[in-house]
Amino acid sequence: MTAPVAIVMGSQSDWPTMIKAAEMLDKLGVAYDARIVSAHRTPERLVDFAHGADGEGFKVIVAGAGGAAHLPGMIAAMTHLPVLGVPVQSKALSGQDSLLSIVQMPAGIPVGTLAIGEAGAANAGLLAAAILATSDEALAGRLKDFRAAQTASVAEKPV
Ligand code: RP5
Repeated sequence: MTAPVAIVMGSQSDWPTMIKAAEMLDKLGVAYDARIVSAHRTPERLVDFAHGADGEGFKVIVAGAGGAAHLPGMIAAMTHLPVLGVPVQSKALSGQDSLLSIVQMPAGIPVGTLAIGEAGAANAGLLAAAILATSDEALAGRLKDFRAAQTASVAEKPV
C-alpha cells in the first residue's frame, strides 16, 4: 500500500528538523515517504512531485524548507492535497524568513503553516495524522492514546 503522507524538504540539511515529523508518524503507525525536492535547485523534480502526488496515492503533504522557502507554496499551487508547511530554522534569520515565506500565501492557495523548527515538524506529523484519522478510526484511537499519555507524563510538581 502507498504511504499516505509525503514528507518533502528543500535540502538534506533540512532532514534533522523534518525527521521530527517522521518520528511522530512512526509513533502513530502512519507510513510516509521522505524525499528531497528543492524549489530552487530541482524545480523540475518539484513540478513532477506536485503533479504526481495525488496519483501516487498521497493524502497529505508535509513540506519543510528554510530561507526563501518557496517549496510548500509551490507544491500547494500544483495539487489540491492538503499541504502542511514547516519553516526550517535558517542560520541568518533564525527561521523568521522561512516562516514569512511559507505563511503569507495569497487567498486561494492555502498552506497550513506550523511553528519554526522541530516543534513545527513534530506538529506537522501530528496534524497529518489527525487529518488521516478523520477517516481512520484505529488511527484516531492511537492519537487519543498519544494525547492521554502526554497528559499523564506531566508531573504536578517540579523536581
Ligand atoms: C532551502 O535552503 C532549504 O530548504 C534549506 O533550508 C536551505 C539551505 O539549504 P542548503 O544550502 O543547506 O542545501 O532551500
